[in-house]
Amino acid sequence: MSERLDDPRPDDVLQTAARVLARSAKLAVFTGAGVSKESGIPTFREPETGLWAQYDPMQLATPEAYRKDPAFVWSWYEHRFGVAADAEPNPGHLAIAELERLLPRVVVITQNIDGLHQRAGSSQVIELHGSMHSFRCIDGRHRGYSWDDFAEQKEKPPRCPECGDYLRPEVVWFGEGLPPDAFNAAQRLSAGCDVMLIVGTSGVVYPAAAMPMVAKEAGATVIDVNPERDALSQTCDLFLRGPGGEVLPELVLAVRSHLEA
Ligand code: BV8
Repeated sequence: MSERLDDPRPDDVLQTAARVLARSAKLAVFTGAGVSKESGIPTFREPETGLWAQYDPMQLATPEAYRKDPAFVWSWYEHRFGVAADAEPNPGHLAIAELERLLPRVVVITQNIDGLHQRAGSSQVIELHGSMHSFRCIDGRHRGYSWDDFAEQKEKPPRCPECGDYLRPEVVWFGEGLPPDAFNAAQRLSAGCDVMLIVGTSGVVYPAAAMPMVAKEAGATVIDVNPERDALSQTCDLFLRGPGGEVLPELVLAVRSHLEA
């Protein structure tokens, strides 16, 4: 079923979305930085305040930037990790985790590296762009280090305990391929879902942003939650305007009542 409702009464759209979700057999939730905004983690396209406001993440999250000035790029990640370490899952993350308990099959496909979906209780999470909680040496021979493995090192960036090369976060930088297992799983699950719920993404970074189109072309109903229209709005059947931390709990309440009816 793919109802296209253009800016009708918001409550109509929410109830229609809840009905679609309540009937879903395989739900894929596709998220971006916006879902973590209400946890206090700045998004990429809304300029940060303070020290890092003057830097463009697109210029820093690249292998070239790291080769050119590893200490500087490392300090940017240290700043972001510090922000994420103080962050808690917000009602939007918790609502997505609740959907997993309410519906037969729910998987989260995220572009985020903060790990907040897992901390909120989502158990099926595909991290398309890696994780800030894992590190490897620059040429990738030694992987899976955590912060604790090099916390006492004074040098920045820290060095691989095995080979002495610089460490880097196990995230996908611009110009780097996505982890094949994660990318293939995300494509398969997007092609196999009957509903895709998109939350908090501008939908401009590929190939991640292709997932909603994969779902749409496979016949899924696509629902988009965002305070403003985004690059994926053309793909979606239902657009719920608002912050995830407010819309998603309301949506889950409505799904519950559809399930109990
Ligand atoms: C690839 C991890 C090929 C790191 C990220 C030139 C050279 C090289 C590549 C390219 C090029 N030109 C284009 C490309 C492709 C490039 C790309 O797509 N560029 C874009 C800018 C055009 N893609 C790549 O480079 C990818 N790799 O193509 O490699 C290849 C293939 C095989 C082998 C070798 C090479 C890799 C891209 C991954 C980059 N890494 N993150 C890190 O985090 O440090 S990307 C990063 O930015 C995020 O992961 C995410 O994907 C993206 C940010 O997007 P969003 O999450 O959507 O966040 P954004 O701020 O944009 O939007 C927030 C949204 O939330 C807004 O809509 C806002 O309205 C909304 N919002 C705000 N508040 C709320 C809210 N929503 C809900 N609730 C709220 N409260």
